[in-house]
Amino acid sequence: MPRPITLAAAQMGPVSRQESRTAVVRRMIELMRQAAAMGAQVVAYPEACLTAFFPHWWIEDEAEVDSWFEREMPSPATQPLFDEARRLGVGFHLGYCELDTSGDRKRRFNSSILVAADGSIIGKYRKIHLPGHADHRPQTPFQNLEKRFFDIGDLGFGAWRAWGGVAGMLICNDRRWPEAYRVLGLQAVDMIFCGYNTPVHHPAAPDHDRLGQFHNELCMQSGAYQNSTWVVGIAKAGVEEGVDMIAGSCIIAPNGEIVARSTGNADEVIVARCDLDLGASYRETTFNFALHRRTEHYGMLVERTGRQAP
Ligand code: ING
Repeated sequence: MPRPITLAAAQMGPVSRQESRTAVVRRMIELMRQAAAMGAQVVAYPEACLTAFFPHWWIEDEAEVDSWFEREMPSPATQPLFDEARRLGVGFHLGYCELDTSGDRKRRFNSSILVAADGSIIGKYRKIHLPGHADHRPQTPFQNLEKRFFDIGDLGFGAWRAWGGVAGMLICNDRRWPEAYRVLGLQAVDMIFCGYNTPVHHPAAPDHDRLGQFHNELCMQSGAYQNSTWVVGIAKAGVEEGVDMIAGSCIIAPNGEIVARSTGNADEVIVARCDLDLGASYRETTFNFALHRRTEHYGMLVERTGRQAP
């Protein structure tokens, strides 16, 4: 029987280096109000959405690096967002840069959280696939220093009961790797939220540039279909500190169809009425592991074990 929920992607345009978190949160609250007015029960924001995507430039000073991170969540600057969500009765997904000082050494993560309408944090994810490089490459038009500024996520790909279903999170580059969706799919997620900051230009492989939007949709549509889940992709888009980033925020059904897509590359809300049960017919037929996933049919297994397929 249907399990309807209205999901929203709150795409954001550029955030400048000088833009305060307070100013950004004001933009986010405006988007949350628009989404709520359109019936949204959950509003999803991009990766690292509180500041400019600082891995795009070289930073040596430790204190300056730390200034791009949140020491607590909610923080004084983000508390108004939590308060507005409670006032509107909506849940939300938030991508932010997390400074963790709970252990014996400072750790930095590219993180995201799911937040219930009462302001409680349902779950946290820390980005596992960190693209780019750790060294300074002044010869390229911009950097991608996630390997320099972030520790590899240490929480795995988690899934949480939320909003009448099971929700999971990916962050940006994670969405390009089928294993990431599969680990969530094996936990029977109904919805995956994935924020991203994706430059139009890929310095390491410029010939890929023309396919940037195609690859963006291809990887999320495949992940949705092959794991019978909804996927919400949320961009930080536009020219941010000289780096042009793709938009293309979208809401994708478990059948792989894009049911909502942003039209611009600025702040923009897209919304879709999603039936969380839409994935059931795929899990029960096409992707029924028990019926169809028979490892003895794999050639390499037969070779290794010498067993003959039936
Ligand atoms: N950004 C990009 C992403 O995976 C990238 C980096 C772009 C990698 C294109 C490979 C190809 O969308 C982040 N922040 O992961």
